[in-house]
Amino acid sequence: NRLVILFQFYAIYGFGVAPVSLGSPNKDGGSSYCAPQHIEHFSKFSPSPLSMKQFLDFGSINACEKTSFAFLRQELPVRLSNIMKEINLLPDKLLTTPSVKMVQGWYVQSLMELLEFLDKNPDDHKVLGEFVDTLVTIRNRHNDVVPTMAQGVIEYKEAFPQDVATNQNIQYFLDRFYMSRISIRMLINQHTLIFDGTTNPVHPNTIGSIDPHCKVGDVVQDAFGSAKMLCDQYYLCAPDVILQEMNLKKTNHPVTIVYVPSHLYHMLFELFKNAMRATIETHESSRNLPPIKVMVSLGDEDLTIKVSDKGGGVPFRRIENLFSYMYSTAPAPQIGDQKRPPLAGFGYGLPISRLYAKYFQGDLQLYSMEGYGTDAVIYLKALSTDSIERLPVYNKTALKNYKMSQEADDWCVPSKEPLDLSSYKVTK
Ligand code: W6P
Repeated sequence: NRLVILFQFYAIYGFGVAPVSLGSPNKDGGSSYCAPQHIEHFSKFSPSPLSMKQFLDFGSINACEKTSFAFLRQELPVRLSNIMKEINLLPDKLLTTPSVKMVQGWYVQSLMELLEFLDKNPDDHKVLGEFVDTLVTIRNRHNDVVPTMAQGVIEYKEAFPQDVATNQNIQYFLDRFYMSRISIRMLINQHTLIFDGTTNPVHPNTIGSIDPHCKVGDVVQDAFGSAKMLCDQYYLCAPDVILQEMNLKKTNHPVTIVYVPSHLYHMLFELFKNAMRATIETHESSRNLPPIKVMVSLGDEDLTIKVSDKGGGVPFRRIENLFSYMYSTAPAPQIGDQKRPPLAGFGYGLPISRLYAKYFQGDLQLYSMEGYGTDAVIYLKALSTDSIERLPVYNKTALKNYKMSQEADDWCVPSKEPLDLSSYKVTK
């Protein structure tokens, strides 16, 4: 599969056939005046989703830094350009905020730095070293994308009253934008971790950020421990956890999966914070807190993790809001602010956790019973052959989705006023 991809772009770039507008006489390369043409060019390619197996292959014995380099110098510009086309489709009022302009500038800068490598020789060790350095620079440049975009949404919200259309628009865009970002950082992390010439001293058996034998129960305990520390700090108590595992094929063996432990940790930590806060706030007066129950089940197709709390639940109508970027965007609490919310309920924890789950074809869903409690369920693919990146692609359908939301809904608006039937009376 990878060979096909490689062939595709060697045919374009490998033999001295300059890609459009690359032969810019400007030697600094940072000149971004011709960026739109590059974006236009690279956005015409679809991103190439990698499977867990392909990620592992890049990092195993026959791993070749050259191959990875050659893949990434094409694939990263493609992924960047695809999402940059969508940034350009944002409503003007959001696109012109200083925050969004700044993020856009970072994307242009990073794209231009990557394009410098298209005419370089993959056999030159100096080039490979410079490429790793560039990737690290790019990763650092984009560290604050999430809070910066959130700032843009705040500025937009202040200027324009919330409406359903923009909420849907922003939701659609940010889901795709952050998914693209997760995928780009995954590619960068794998290359920089695998080819920096060292092994991870803490986790010697990981391949980049992937653990081929990730023990789910261990990650559950880690994430619970961290959430419990935070919880103890602010509430002076925390509920316990009860962890149960089910392994369909290998009874009594710990459940493992080929996965990125940091992604799994991120999701579980978020769910635990929410579950703990709900538990404590609905049992404030009570002496004993109901424990949070975690069930891990490995089947043929799915690995499912259910986190159950008895925290009183959430009305069904409000579940969607928990995943809404616009409704969960509040001005960031200032450092040292005494009223800083202790646990959860801040930031983009839940929507981004759901993206992590979806990134490798899983999902994250909430099933709540108001008055009782909430089950949060993470679905992951049990098989590494099913764990394939889920990537946004810029095309006509995406374009249509940005243009559509202004139109009227095709479902009636329910009215609280009962219909006055007297006007329908017919005289006999
Ligand atoms: C709640 C709300 C929530 C969100 C996510 C996970 C667990 C819970 N529990 O009450």
